[in-house]
Amino acid sequence: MLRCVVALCLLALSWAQDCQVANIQVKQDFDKTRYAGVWYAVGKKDPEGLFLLDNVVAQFTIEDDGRMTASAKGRVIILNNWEMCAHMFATFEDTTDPAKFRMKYWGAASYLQTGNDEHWVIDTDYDNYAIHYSCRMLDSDGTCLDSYSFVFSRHPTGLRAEDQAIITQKKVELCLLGKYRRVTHNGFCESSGSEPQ
Ligand code: DAO
Repeated sequence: MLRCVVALCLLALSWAQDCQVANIQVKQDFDKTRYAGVWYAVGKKDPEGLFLLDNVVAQFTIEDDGRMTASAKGRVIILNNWEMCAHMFATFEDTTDPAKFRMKYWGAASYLQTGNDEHWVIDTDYDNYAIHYSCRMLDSDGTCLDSYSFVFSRHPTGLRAEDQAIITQKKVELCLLGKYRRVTHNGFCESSGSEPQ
C-alpha cells in the first residue's frame, strides 16, 4: 500500500515537471573544493552510444589555478567486442553558474572517446552522494534529446539508505526516473584489462 502511494506521488511529481533543460535546478552555491576527491559511479543514465559501462571511479582535483580537472577509469567495450579498462581525463571550464561546467574529455589512448560536454552538478552533500547531468542535444521544444547522468557515491558499496530518496527526487526533476541502471564494481579496473599507459 505504502509503495503504491509513493509510486503515485512520484508519478504526480513527474507530471509536474516541464522537462525544459533551461529550468533544471542545479546545486546552489556549489563548492568545487568540497566536491574534489574520489567518487564511485553507482548509477548511470546512458547517452546514445554509451561508453563507460561499469567500474566507473572518478577523481576530481582542484588545480593550483583553481580550475577543476578529473581522471576517471571505467570498463568499456570498443571495436565491437574488445573489453578494457579505459583511463579518461577531463578539464572543466567554469561558467557563470558555479555548478555548471563545460567539460572537455579524452582518453589515455587515442582510440578512446573524446568530447565536449556540459557537466552540471544537480545535487550533492559533498560527503556521501552527488548526481550529475549532461544534455548533449537539445530538442527544438527545449527538452533534451540525448542526455546522460551519473549518480555518484563516496562509498564503493553504494548510496546510504537516507540518500536514496533525495536521488530519486532529483531523477524525477531531471525527467529521467526509471532510466538509470546500476553501475557495478567488481574490481575490473584494479586488475587486468587496463590499456597500456
Ligand atoms: O559513458 O557514455 C558515457 C559518456 C561519458 C563520457 C565522459 C567520460 C569522461 C569522464 C571524466 C569525468 C567524470 C565524469
